[in-house]
Amino acid sequence: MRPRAYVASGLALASVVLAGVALAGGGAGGVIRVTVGDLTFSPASITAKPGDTIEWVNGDFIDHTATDEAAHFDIVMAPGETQRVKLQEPGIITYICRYHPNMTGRIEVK
Ligand SMILES: [Cu+2]
Repeated sequence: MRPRAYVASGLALASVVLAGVALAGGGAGGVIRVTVGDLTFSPASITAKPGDTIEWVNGDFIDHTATDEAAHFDIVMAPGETQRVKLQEPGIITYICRYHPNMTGRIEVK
């Protein structure tokens, strides 16, 4: 996969690290919510379509990240914060929390 495969729109932009990710508003596609807490992403495995948006909601009392291992995105979520990434292309994304590498997630875009 190539950079610019994803479009992120964070509700708290100051914490978004833009590594090959462009900001954007809404658009077509659904929103798939992933809850972050108890050192897990839930659901940990998702199937999505290009154009869908993944919305991570940090319900925990500590910071977490959603970091694509291929460095397409690296978003930081403070407690209570919500961050979004819009999926642009088919592919498989595996991501972790940089602070807690045992936290892993997978998104299949097809
Ligand atoms: Cu974490």
